[in-house]
Amino acid sequence: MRADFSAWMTAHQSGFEDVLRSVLPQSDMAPKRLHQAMRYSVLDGGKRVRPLLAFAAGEFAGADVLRVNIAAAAVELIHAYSLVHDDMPCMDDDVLRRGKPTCHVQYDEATALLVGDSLQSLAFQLLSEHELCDEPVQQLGMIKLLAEASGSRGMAGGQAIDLESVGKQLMLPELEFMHIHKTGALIRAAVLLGTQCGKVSTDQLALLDRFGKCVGLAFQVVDDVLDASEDTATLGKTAGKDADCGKPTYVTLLGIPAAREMAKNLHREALEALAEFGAEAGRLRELADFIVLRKF
Ligand code: GRG
Repeated sequence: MRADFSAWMTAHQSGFEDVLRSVLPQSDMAPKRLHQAMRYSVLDGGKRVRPLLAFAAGEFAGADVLRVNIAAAAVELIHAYSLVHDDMPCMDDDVLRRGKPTCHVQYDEATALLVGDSLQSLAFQLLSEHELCDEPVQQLGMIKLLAEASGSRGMAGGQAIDLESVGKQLMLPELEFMHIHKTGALIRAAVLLGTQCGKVSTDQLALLDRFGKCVGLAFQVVDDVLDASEDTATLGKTAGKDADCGKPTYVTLLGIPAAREMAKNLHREALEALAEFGAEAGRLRELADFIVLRKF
């Protein structure tokens, strides 16, 4: 019998925690402080949205879950690294993440820098040391995909634009460009990497790519709305930070009702991309709903 979405999500989140525990260096392994800080930053927190998307895409493509575990871990390590660096004083300078002190507050800035560096390296180590699909050439493509999604033409590039845009009024297309890179690229990569652990046609891959792009942007629009409408305790990170820092967001540009409408439209587009599929895309549809309806 098919588990309901909430049971499916909880089971995957809990199983994935074990995967992360096993791929991260143990805390008693030298250099202990760095390894402890890496585990502190990755474990016991976060919604694991990107890994869940990889699992759902893997189910769609009939992938071996042991392979998807590794692809999902690589994406989550990149995400965790980005949060650690983003929270540092040279970037967003935040003290709270996932309901606990940020890495540089709990440890120190130099350690936080090295945590991010090491998580990023570990992500690519995982993708290169495990067999993720039957064709080595396809696996090289997967490594390239994550490198592009996280580098200067992806997440890091989006972050650069984000930092440059403080105190500026961006137009909607510029804001969209920034967020497609900063947040959307890694979410899209999670969908595609999960898919590529299994087998799909070129046409199916193109539709999943469209789905990934739409949920990636929807995720950020919702994030902007939550930042402006929920409190710090609910979010587990400092609420209202974007507006306080003078950062342009969908809310500052459009207002909350229009930003919500935009998220709804992106949600619809994401579901349209899956329209020709049947039950095999069920978890992807449910995740799209979760991303748009979430409260944290
Ligand atoms: C430092 C290279 C570099 C990039 C940082 C992703 C990012 C770029 C910064 C994070 C800052 C931020 C709050 C972005 C908004 C969207 C986002 C990625 C939110 C956090 O993701 P969630 O909600 O977090 O999935 P959890 O904690 O649930 O994993």
